[in-house]
Amino acid sequence: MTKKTLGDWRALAEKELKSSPETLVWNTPEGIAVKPLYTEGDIAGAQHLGSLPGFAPFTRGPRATMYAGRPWTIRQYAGFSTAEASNAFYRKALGAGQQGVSVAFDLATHRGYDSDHPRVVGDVGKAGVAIDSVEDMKILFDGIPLEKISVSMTMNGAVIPILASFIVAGEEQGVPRAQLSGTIQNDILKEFMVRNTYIYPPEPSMRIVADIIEYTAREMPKFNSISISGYHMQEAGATLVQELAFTLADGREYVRAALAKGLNVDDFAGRLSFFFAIGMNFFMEAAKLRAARLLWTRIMEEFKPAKASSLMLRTHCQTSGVSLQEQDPYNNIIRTAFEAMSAVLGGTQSLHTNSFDEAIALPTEFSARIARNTQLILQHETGVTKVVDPLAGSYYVESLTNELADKAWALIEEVEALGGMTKAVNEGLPKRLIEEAATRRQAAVDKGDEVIVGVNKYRLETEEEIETLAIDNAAVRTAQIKRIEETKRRRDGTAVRAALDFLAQVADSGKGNLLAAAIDAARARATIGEISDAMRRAFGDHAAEPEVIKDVYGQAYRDEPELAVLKDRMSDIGKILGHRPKIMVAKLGQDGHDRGAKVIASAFGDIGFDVLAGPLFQTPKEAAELAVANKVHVVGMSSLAAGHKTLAPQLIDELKAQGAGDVIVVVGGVIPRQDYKFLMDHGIAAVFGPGTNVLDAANSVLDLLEGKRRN
Ligand code: SCD
Repeated sequence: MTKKTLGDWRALAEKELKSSPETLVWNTPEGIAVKPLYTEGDIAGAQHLGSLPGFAPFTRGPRATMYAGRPWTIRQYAGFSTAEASNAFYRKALGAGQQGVSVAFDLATHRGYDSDHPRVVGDVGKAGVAIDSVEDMKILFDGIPLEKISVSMTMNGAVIPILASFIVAGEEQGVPRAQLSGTIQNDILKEFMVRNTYIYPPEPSMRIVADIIEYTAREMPKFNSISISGYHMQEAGATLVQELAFTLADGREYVRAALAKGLNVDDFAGRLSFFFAIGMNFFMEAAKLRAARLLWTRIMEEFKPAKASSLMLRTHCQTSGVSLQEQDPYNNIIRTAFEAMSAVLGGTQSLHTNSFDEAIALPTEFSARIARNTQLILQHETGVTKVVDPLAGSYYVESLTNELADKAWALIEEVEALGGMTKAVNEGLPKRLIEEAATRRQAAVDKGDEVIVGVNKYRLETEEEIETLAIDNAAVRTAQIKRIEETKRRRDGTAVRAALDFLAQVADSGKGNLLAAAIDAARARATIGEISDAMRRAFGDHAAEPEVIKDVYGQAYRDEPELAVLKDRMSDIGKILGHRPKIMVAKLGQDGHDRGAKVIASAFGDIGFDVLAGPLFQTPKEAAELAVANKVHVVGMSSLAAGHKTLAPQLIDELKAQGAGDVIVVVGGVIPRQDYKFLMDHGIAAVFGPGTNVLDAANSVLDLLEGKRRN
């Protein structure tokens, strides 16, 4: 048989297609043109080929034997209401095959507020566990041997008091800090970009990161000092190239901050860890992890470490939260399983698989079991653990690895040219690029260019309701306040004050280690809020200016008649109102997830609304005041952290109290269907759940404005 050439293939393909194979090229959001066929020629020049696992640049994995030697850690991220409830959940999960703990804190804790603080009434115990002091921390890990089980804590804002309280809880469990293993997220740069659980301004925040790296390098050899995270960037809409580039650039910035403290690179680099999202682009996600390891080695070589482990990227992965859908939710099990497989083929060290109901609520025991079992089945039944890096040598995957690495490197260089990531973040470059990508993607989904099964195609006529977990926020808050009072009654007030004053002095003087000082305060039973406030005295609070990008959604719909019709309608209503319909997009409570709010603000602006983007973290009273001062017609409240049942009725009451009861209030975000009636009964005019088409939402808001005029 004669060997066929690419030319032969092309001729055959054209015959099959009756057009050129170029028509099959898939242009991904990363700017990668994925072809229908890859051959040897596509990887001919690739520099990264030919390496072995366990050796730099680790493209094929950080360990020589990878999962054949030891499978990845099944580490499910969870935290519920109280320390007692979360502890019971962890113990049960560990008994059922989970291998490491990963703590989700509530948003009050994230932002350094105790549960009795007036700003967090709607946030306590929601979306994670409320921790106010060492007393809660001890309950959280009761019966979990901290010398054996590694613990990851997703904490960035209040990272000092939380890590300090964890260390003291270990101590009081009889486990010295040198024996504690686990990871603290401690990645503040991406908070300023996307996740928003910061407390202090960027500069002192970077000192906090460096102090933690310094302290753990000295005192906690088994503890990973940071989890440099791209996950939240992808969740906020970043492309895989953006996720890769900004995460690695963040990592480089942290290394520089640690070196500036006088540390030796080999003393801390081996304990830097990473965290990536794994979305639905199956092969590209696996290639992303391979490219990440390759590029991290390249970055670390600049710092001339002596140890090979200093060049090694080790990572946790989580399946994508944004890929989960409210509609036909059992599809999410399938999505998560594919994403998990992709993370594993990419060589992750640790993995969280999302529960299928997480698009609408916290997982139930049932959905958490399915999520965990997805990983157990991968580990025990599929055979994927038996061979290291099985995708190596695939023309397509190697070519993707190469292309992702090249594109990400170009973006990393762009950040370097700006003076590094802190400067780039201050200038808003990453945030802007990510928000543009998010808005572009929303338009692609709304237009149906990107198919989501059960949402914009194959949608069910009637959705079956699924059981979701509801947290009684008021009960959690009452219980937490009681324990805070008890803790404060029992402690030595003078010792607490002295420890907090010393911490404030360490913060103010720039000398000494913040974590070391906070451990003494935590041991004396200073609360998370008090320790955070002691540092607030020196550092102040960070307040971000909300900025809204323009002309991305509108551009995507440029040639669509739907948008033109909507714009006409908008202008008709504007004439009647005497002003363009004015909407304020509000974020209430400590919920900093603002992708949805930003996309809506941007798209509504392009459609023709006069949009006011409210700042993050407002109380209902503050939001009502802003709405009244700006004479808005509509307030669109975006809620992604389950505070809606407390905060939305309060907003309505505040508007009424300020004489603006006629302002239409709509709510969008992660709202379980069971809550719609409650919200409507409390004066909310419409609820837009996940999967809402933005143009449909705009039309509904215009219907409401018209309806109000008629009444
Ligand atoms: C591993 N080991 C091996 C081996 N593989 N030994 C021999 N042969 C092999 N093949 C060893 C390792 O060296 C290590 O020991 C030990 O086994 C554990 O392996 P590991 O690979 O280090 O795994 P793990 O301990 O699980 O650590 C994984 C990371 C860590 C390094 C990635 O940082 C981690 O667990 N991160 C999790 C972060 C997390 O959960 N984040 C949640 C974020 P030594 O240690 O002695 O070397 C959630 C979040 O933000 C959600 C969104 C939101 O809230 O907004």
